[in-house]
Amino acid sequence: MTDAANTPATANVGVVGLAVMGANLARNLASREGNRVAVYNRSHDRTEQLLAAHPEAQLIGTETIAEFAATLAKPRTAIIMVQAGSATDAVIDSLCEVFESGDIIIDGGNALYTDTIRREKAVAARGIHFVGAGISGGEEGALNGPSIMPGGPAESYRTVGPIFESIAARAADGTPCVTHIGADGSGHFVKMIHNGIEYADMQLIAEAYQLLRSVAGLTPAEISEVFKQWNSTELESYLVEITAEVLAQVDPATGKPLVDIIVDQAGQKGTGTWTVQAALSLGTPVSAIAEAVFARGLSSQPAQRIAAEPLRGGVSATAIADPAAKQSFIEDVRQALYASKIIAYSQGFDVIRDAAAAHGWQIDQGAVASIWRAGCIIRAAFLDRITDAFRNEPELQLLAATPFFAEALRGAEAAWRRVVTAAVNNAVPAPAFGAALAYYDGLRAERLPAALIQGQRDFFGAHTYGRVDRPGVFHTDWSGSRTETQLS
Ligand code: NBP
Repeated sequence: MTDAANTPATANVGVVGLAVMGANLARNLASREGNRVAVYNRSHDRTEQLLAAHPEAQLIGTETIAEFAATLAKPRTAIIMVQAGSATDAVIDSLCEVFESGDIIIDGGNALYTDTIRREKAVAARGIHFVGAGISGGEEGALNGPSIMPGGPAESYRTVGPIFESIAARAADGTPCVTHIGADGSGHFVKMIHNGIEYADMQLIAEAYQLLRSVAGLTPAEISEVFKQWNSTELESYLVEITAEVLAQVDPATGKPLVDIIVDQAGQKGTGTWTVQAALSLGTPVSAIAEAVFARGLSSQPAQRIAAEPLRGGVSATAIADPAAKQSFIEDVRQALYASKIIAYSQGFDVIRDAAAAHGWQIDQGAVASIWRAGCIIRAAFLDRITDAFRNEPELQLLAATPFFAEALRGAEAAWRRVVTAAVNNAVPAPAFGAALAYYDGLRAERLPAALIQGQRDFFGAHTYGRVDRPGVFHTDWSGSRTETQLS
């Protein structure tokens, strides 16, 4: 073990937590010109394994947190990549013991944004800067270039910005996929919404697959080809690309498509649920994202699905026989997927807008779309269109209603309705397609049945209502004379 007091402070950045994400991020940092990287992990054997496996990275391994701090040049900058929750708190506490005023602690894990707000307050009280930075792209992104969403004080970004820019993914135009999102927990909030959108995107793709399989009667290999073709249309994206790969995979043990061998229970780590919880607290409708989270929940309840045995039978899917009708249905599904995806993204950006207003964050939503263009799981060609929409109208109220997307939705509408109808008629569950279409219709409706709900609320709880023909607050005496009183 090195004596901390004698350790030369030669590293400009350090990484704490050397599981897959931290190890890859440290290697990514080390591979960039000008960076010298110190590393620390609670269990030292992980540090030793990393140093032995990657001598080319010239990482400075440290055995104690004091030695780690002593190895960092001032202002010290440390990126924490440990399990979200209490592990992150434990690491922050230990860093605060050895860091000084002006030093910077970056939490690159998947923290809940409210934890980040709390942590920043506590750390800032000691004069240390705290930056909650969402990092997307999984282990591959951490190694080769993630999309990075840092929050925290703008002042800290002057130091951490160049470090992040050195390791971030680059969009096709060469721009690094990182920007200062805004104050305190805004970076982790935006990362959470990224993941919520990812849930919706994956569910929509899964519903499209199931419709192509059950209604178009295609095999996984044929559907893989369809997704390959779709990847050269408006749907071009990482998720569509990998879907084609997964569907083409054959299980060597059985010779069957691997997708038929994988247990049909989707896992989740919580960021989709957090997105929906945040949206519910803000009152922002994110129905397509919520249905995606619920669909994973339903898939992962084997007892419930076994208990549903008596509900089986009855209507089931009938594959389309006519080749022309089949082709036309495939194109309908493509359009329905595109339209539903626009709605899911629009809902995600709505939550960012509402959270920014609630927390006083100044978030450039166009820049958010722009840093999702590479390095992250939802990278997609159409993010450029989202950036354009926010550039044209920074305060825009509804992404789905901007000229480009409104035209796309109108163009897809007939196909979208045919697909949702086909899903219902063939008993193929397509909750996210259906929720997205219902939301679209809700947005477009000149009048909603919410008027009846207000009437019911006034009936049982004297909750009052407004009138369309004059201002004021009104109540009808439902249990008595049924006359109306104006209350204000
Ligand atoms: P894990 O989330 O599996 O965490 C393992 C790391 O946390 C190890 O270094 C472990 O140290 C450390 N740790 C734990 Br657990 N408890 C600790 C404690 N009390 N004190 C100090 N260290 C502790 O690692 P990961 O999958 O590399 O992810 C790291 C972070 O990045 C997480 O927040 C994750 O949500 C986020 N993230 C992951 C991905 C992904 O694709 N995996 C993508 C994006 C973001 P030990 O070796 O001593 O046990």
